[in-house]
Amino acid sequence: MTQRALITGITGQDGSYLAEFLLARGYTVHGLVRRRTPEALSNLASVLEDPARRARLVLHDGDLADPLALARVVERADAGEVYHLAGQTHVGRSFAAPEATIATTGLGAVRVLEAVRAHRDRTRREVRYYQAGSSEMFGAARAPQDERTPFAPRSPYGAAKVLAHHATVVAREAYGLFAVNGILFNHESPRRPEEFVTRKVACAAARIRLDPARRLALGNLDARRDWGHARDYVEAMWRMLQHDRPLDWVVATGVAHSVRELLEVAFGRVGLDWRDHVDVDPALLRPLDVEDLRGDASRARAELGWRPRTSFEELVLELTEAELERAQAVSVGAAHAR
Ligand code: NDP
Ligand code: GDR
Repeated sequence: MTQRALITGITGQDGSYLAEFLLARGYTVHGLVRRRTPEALSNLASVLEDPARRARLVLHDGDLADPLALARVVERADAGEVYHLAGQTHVGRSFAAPEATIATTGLGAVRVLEAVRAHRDRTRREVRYYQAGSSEMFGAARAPQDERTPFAPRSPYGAAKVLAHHATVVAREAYGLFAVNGILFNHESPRRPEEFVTRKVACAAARIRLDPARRLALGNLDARRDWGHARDYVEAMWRMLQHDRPLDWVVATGVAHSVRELLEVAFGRVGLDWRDHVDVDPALLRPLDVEDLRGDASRARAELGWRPRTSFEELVLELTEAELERAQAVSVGAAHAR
């Protein structure tokens, strides 16, 4: 029988890579979407343009704010695996919109969990649930962090994820749901929105290469993150749902770098010294920041057989090269238009 999966947040970075990963394994993939504009669906472009894969992709309209719509989508998808990835994902923005972040990122997960449990009880078929947890839940906890590290969130986003994490554990223990928490450290790709620091730096390096008068404004340059590649991390999500027990899993590279080191590699790739082009803008500093995240993914390595395939340098070079291509294409397009 064909396996069916439902992905909330399918239009996002992880959702689109996960959809491609599952389609390549023969799954029929259902996705929750809230907009169907070409821009909103751009991460899914390669799937939508490929008739063979398009035939196994089913999009459902809905929003995390609407529990009835979520229940309907879970019912219609009738999937054996539900990957809950949707939410407000920007940590900095969560300070300006704490209630909305708790509502979508925290309560949204509770709603999806409840819909999944009701569907499982009605159909008497097992549904495996994945909760997209985050290293941001560790906040102030000392590095390296693993599954036993206590949570100490330092943002409304981190607090919302802690709520979703505990709701997932409760669903597992109270109702016997196969519900797992992935605790993923930062993972990036050319599909990252530009408001996240890796893509922001890669875009700026490429644009400044073509126009050295441009400047890049950043916030905290000392923050250290454990950055991996999104393509590698979605495979870990899938492996968690194939495991024989529902557990919680840290997924990370185990190596942390500062924003300064990110600047070194990206600007180095385009032959520039970042110090000549970067300003620190106090408006971009968060009211509270997480200084040092570095994960210990020993459990995932040993029990899931998962390991990251992309180093920090490879990741930053891939991002920067993708932006150089885009920036060059834009500049050639503008020259033709003149
Ligand atoms: P993105 O920001 O790229 O994608 C978020 C997705 O959620 C988009 O598809 C977005 O839809 C959707 N969404 C947002 N609000 C709603 C809503 N109200 N109703 C329905 N859908 C909504 O995130 P990532 O792919 O980077 O992350 C996936 C998940 O993993 C998130 O939960 C994130 O918090 C978590 N995570 C991510 C990490 C990372 O480093 N990337 C690390 C740890 C956890 P639209 O396209 O319409 O905006
Ligand atoms: P993060 O990623 O907050 O870790 O959340 P982000 O790229 O936003 O910030 C990383 C670090 O860089 C510092 N920083 C800046 N960040 C942004 N966005 N813009 C800037 O101009 C800037 N200057 C410095 C930040 O202060 C921070 O310390 C990501 C998201 O994907 C979450 O959804 C996910 O849960 C976590 O990673 C793990």
